[in-house]
Amino acid sequence: MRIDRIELRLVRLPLVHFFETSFGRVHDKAFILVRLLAGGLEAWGECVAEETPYYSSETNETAWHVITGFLAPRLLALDVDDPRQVFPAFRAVRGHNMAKAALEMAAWDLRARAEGQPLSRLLGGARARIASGVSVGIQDSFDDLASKIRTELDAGYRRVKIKIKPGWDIEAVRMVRERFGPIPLMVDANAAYSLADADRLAALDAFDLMMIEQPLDYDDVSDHAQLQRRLKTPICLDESVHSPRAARDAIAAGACRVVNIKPGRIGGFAESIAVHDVCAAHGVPVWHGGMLESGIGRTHNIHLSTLPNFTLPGDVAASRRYFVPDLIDPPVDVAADGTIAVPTAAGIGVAVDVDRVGRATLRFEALTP
Ligand code: SMG
Ligand code: MG
Repeated sequence: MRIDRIELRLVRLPLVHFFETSFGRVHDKAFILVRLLAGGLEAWGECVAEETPYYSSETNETAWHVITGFLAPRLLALDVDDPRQVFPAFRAVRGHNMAKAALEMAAWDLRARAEGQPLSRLLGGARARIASGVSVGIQDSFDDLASKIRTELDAGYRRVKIKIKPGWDIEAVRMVRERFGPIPLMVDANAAYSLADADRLAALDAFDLMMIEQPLDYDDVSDHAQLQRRLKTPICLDESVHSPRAARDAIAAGACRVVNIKPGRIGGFAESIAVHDVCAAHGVPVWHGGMLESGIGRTHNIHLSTLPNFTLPGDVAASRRYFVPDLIDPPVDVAADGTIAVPTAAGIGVAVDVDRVGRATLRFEALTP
């Protein structure tokens, strides 16, 4: 099958609650949506790049530039029956994994719809429900942090991750342990520390955390390996694992005991499955990360989370934590047991609300062969 038309939309949605990491605070999310038209079918993808090059070097503007100028022409020239051929077809373009993933994941949705089967099955997943956790950002006060965590625990989520940075770390974790006891708890530093902070990070060993996510630099492996030797708490890598090879090298170096998989960071589903498999072969569990996705990217993530080595609750949570209304109907919901049902209809298996997408659209471009 050939693609007849690729549509790009830059959209902006206000967040229900601001989200603060060690990079700063955001109140809304602007992102690119991809719509593919082929053989009378339509398929969707979401680019997880943001406006700023802080989590990753990519931004909405770089993704728009790279998709329109370099990736879309290659995708339009390809027979997309096998979505595994999309990432290799982009090989001449270095980096820009988020831009690549947005197209590649839409091609998987297209294939699944063409076969009339749910995306999870095409990806090789089997679960009917996935375990859901939450990522709670830095707040204005410990009381605000505690009240957010109370809300999430009451909603049933299976683990809580809090964002940390120098000045909002040991005391914040101590407060959470004192108020909530032995809940499944982890922290994410988004690369805010260096090896000079090893003592401070080692002090977190006292709190029985499930893991510490990406404490050191975004492109670092060797310092994480040195740090892991000092810590009892497992290190989970996020930013540093941008490819199957990076996963293999990080595991071989002893830089992590857990890996966060985000297909946007890794270049799509095929590469993410390869990372999943490398980790499985080494006994390293993975979980699915989040990038404040709308329901479109969120359902893609739900489908990938059905693969067997996703054995820890991910950052894939209910729509209502992010956008009300979401761009899909019905929104993603979490059950009282902290699980999310995997859609069973063809493709991503949810209906995109085109009116809402239209109202949120800031820029539009269509590309044809
Ligand atoms: O989607 O709930 C979500 C956000 C999860 O913490 C989250 N993402 O480093 O894992 C991470 C961050 C990256 C996003 S920063 C905008
Ligand atoms: Mg992270």
